[in-house]
Amino acid sequence: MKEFFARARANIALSKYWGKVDRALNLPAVPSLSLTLDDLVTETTVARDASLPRDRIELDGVLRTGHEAATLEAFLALVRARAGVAEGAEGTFLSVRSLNRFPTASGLASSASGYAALACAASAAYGLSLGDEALSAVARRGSASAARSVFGGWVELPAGAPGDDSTGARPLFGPDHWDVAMVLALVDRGPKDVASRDGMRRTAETSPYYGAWLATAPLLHARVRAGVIARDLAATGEAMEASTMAMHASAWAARPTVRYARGVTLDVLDGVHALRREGVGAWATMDAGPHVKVLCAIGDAQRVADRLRETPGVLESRIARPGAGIERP
Ligand code: 2P0
Repeated sequence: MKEFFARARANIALSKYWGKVDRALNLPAVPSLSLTLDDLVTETTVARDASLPRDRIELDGVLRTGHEAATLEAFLALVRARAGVAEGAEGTFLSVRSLNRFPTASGLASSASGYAALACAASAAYGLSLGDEALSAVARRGSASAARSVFGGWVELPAGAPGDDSTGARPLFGPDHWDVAMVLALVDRGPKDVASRDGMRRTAETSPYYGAWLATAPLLHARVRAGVIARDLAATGEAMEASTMAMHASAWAARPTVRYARGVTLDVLDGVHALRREGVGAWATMDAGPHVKVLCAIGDAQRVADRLRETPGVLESRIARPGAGIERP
């Protein structure tokens, strides 16, 4: 059996994606801009296996079943359809082994790097030869943030137009454009979070502030974009924090509330604000979980990491740097 391998890295959005304009095609309602990180890597190996009656999917050494397997199988069926592989033909199904080489306690979302690597390895196994932008559009169907992990460095995913399945991310600048640090403060997870897909759906359906988010997000995206182009850390950081807070405020106002921050999350934000008062250029962002990621200059990263680690409830802090895009078979 021929094996196909792909390696992808996680990304953190500076301007946030939250909400869909087309749920069936998984198209984002707002544009986002992200930084791919060097530190958080998913490695995926797949092979077409004629002996399998269905896909066999092993993530981090555990065979996946039930709802989780069904979601991944639906994604693989999409890749097969794109490649013109008939369901039931010999060698239809894939054996998938995927490993997250993330820090032990991280609990950081791995769907971005996971779906990017799976889209890449699976499309190669089915003989689909896709350029990066087409691969990004396929990865988007798995997870919109995965579209961005196809590229290294600074990456933009535009808002989608309903019915347009071709939307993918595009590279704005490679990792060498601007050597900043993203310091990850990993906190205790507590009870399981609301999946981001469910959280954004509930926000769209029930939050009185979702309309305000849709109106604001493109403006904050433009500010983040201008800051990144100019390599202006304060402008980028301020716009990133504003995008983060607007996204989370719209989610908090959902009914029932969609709240990812925990007490320790807010304590870390206080620590970041205190650093700024001390003259350190550090700005925070948060995603669909309780962790905090802090954008700062490389020269300040160790001080920021040490400060974050002092906050009770922070399990570890790590310094990540701009990383490369997908590595193909
Ligand atoms: C982002 N997040 O831009 C935003 C900010 C979380 C908060 O993309 O439904 O896993 O699979 O497209 O990509 C997480 O959402 O959601 C995410 P789906 P995804 O990074």
